[in-house]
Amino acid sequence: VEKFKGIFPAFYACYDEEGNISESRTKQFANYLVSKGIQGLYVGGSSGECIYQNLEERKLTLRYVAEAVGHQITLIAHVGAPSTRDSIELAKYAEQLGYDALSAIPPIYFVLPEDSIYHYWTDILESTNLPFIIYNIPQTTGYNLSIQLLNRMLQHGKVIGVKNSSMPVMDIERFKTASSNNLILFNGPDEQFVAGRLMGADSGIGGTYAVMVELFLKANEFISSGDIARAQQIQSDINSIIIALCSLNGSMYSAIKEVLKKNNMDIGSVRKPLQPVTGEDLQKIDEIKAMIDQ
Ligand code: NAY
Repeated sequence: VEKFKGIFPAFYACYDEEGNISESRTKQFANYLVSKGIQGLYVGGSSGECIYQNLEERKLTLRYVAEAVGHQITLIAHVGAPSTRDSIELAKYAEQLGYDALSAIPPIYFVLPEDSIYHYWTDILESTNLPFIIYNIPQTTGYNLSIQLLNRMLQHGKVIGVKNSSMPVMDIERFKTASSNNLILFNGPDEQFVAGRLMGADSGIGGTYAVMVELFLKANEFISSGDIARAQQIQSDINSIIIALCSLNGSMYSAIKEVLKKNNMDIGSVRKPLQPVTGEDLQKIDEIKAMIDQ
């Protein structure tokens, strides 16, 4: 359980200049994050642009990250995909590669009944021996995890956690309580990291961590040591940065990748339909980098 506690950046898609998955950039970026002192990585999730990649590409990223970092940190593979068949293929592959846990969003596109979500997650978790972390992200999937389905899932001993990206921090407390405090809760919304931790989240998985990982590591330490005022101050700095990252033309992930480029960490651009940051907005990247470096 201890290995799932801490700061887990959501790993970004690393492309070459042609927009293909880049082995060298993926490995370099994974090593860079490990050197910062993170607890683990969440590979192939929303921030990994999984929704825009085919199965082979997703496997490449899973493999390159595992090859680069080995067992130095905890690796969670996100295997949510449009079909159960593809999710199972990714799950088995992640297990072979030595990943520590699997995670998946509920089925997407068709609005399926809860029973189908139960079977989707169950089929994935029965396909390997790995523990499973439910990914609750209602703002993109349209489904908010209910206590009923959580209880049903908990009957599988393999469900060890929930990554909760819903906005009410109360959900973190409710899920934790429903499991008699046995589940590991991961805070999803980076803007509420401190609040999520105070409501019972043990850890955080976030899409903006990797561009300002020191801030999240520090906030996490301050919470652990009970220095709430300083944790709040860092959260406030983080939120100003997130708002700036989201204020440019182009996607937040493109803005993040431009900042990383300025830090000599070139992981390429984003895949369409995500739009790159262009024109005058590119000049604002320096200001955002300065906010982060402060
Ligand atoms: C993942 O799977 O990549 C994540 O964990 C990303 C979770 C993110 N939520 C969404 C809706 O993308 O980290 C958040 C988000 O990037 C952050 O709060 C900034 O809004």
